[in-house]
Amino acid sequence: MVLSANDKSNVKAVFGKIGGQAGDLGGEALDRLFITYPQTKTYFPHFDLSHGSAQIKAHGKKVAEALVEAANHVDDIAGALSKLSDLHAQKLRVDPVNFKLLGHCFLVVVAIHYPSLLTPEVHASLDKFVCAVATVLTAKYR
Ligand code: HNI
Repeated sequence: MVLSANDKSNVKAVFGKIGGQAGDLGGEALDRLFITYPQTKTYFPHFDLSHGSAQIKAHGKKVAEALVEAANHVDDIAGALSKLSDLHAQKLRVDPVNFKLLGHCFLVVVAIHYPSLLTPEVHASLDKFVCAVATVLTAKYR
């Protein structure tokens, strides 16, 4: 997934606006993922997955922090998320389709909280970005 210079600046602008709210958005995105696509819950048998649980919030924050890291290093997402890429490939082995679902939920949450931010162009850039992150996190699967 190749992001143009314009995509990259759109991604940075979005994360700049989201700022400190990113963690909460991550939690909401995860909550939506589990409710909308309940099959994704199978990867978290050890979590309390009730709506808005502390574990969902804490994990959503971690996921969001990784997205912020990727946005901060948008020219080298593979380098920025290298350890996470190892973890998802070697230990977690999450079916790649689920990354699309989570990416979608994240976009929905951004749209809800920042409706004016998500012009069609920015939507497209953000979509490319979450796809690029998913590609990195599933790149080492063998
Ligand atoms: Ni993912 C752990 C980031 C998609 C299942 N994941 C993490 C951690 C981060 C993270 C950060 C914490 C690592 C650590 O503790 O060192 N995950 C991301 C990102 C995406 C993503 C940025 C995509 C945008 N993960 C997914 C998807 C699933 C998933 C789609 C499954 C549906 N992740 C997990 C599981 C863990 C995990 C399971 C371990 C949780 C735990 O704490 O036991």
